[in-house]
Amino acid sequence: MTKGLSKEQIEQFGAEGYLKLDRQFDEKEVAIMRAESERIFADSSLADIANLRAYTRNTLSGEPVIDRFDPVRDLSPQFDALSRDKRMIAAAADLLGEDVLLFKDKLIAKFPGVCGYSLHQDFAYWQGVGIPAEDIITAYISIDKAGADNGAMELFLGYHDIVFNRPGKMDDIEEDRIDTSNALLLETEPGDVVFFHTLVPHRSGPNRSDRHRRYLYFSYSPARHGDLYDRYYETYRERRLRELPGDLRDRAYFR
Ligand SMILES: O=C(O)CCC(=O)C(=O)O
Repeated sequence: MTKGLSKEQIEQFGAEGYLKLDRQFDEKEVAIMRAESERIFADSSLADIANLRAYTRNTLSGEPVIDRFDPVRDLSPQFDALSRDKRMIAAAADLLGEDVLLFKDKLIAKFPGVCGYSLHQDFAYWQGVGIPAEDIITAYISIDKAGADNGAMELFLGYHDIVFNRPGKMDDIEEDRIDTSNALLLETEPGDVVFFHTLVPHRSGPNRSDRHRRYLYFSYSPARHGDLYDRYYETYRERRLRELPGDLRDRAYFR
């Protein structure tokens, strides 16, 4: 059983919009996450650009590679169990101050040579579900050691009371709108967990190392809003389908 977060940890999250919890999962548990990730990425019926849950990202030399599954929990009983693991659920509930349900999940591999993510707030992508930004919290489990060389997450603190996107638009944040000289690079060890508020601006660099940089993400929302998971993924799949080029759209599937 989790001991629950301390008052100081909850206050730190309130003030800064993030909280890092070291070594929540041990080496044996992380090895299972690695094996599950490898199994999913090696399955050609899943890792297909026509599969609406498989995302491509360019390598530094401009080659698209499948680098993300969104959602992923239903592909793996182990990931499904992690989404409901007390260490995740109880901490998310402590930080939101109420019972939570899973809102979203994804696995980002960032293989060696793959590019990162530009500056954004997650709320821009989730505003359509119609709940306030402060009601969604995201956590990621660091499956690999992450640092500057392999594209660790960078957070920008002090902005989690500001919505940067235009209403209804999935805008990234123009870099001159915040002080980008003040990035918090989140160096993590395998098994560490980072929680962050949905309005914390973040980005990540490319993986210039020869090591993987896998993060397993779970987002949670208050149980009082009901189960938003299916509602979110229904609109998400519609959007993914619209975004696909015509030839791919004709053979798109969700598996
Ligand atoms: O995993 C990463 O490098 C960043 C991903 C990210 O920012 C996101 O999915 O919102």
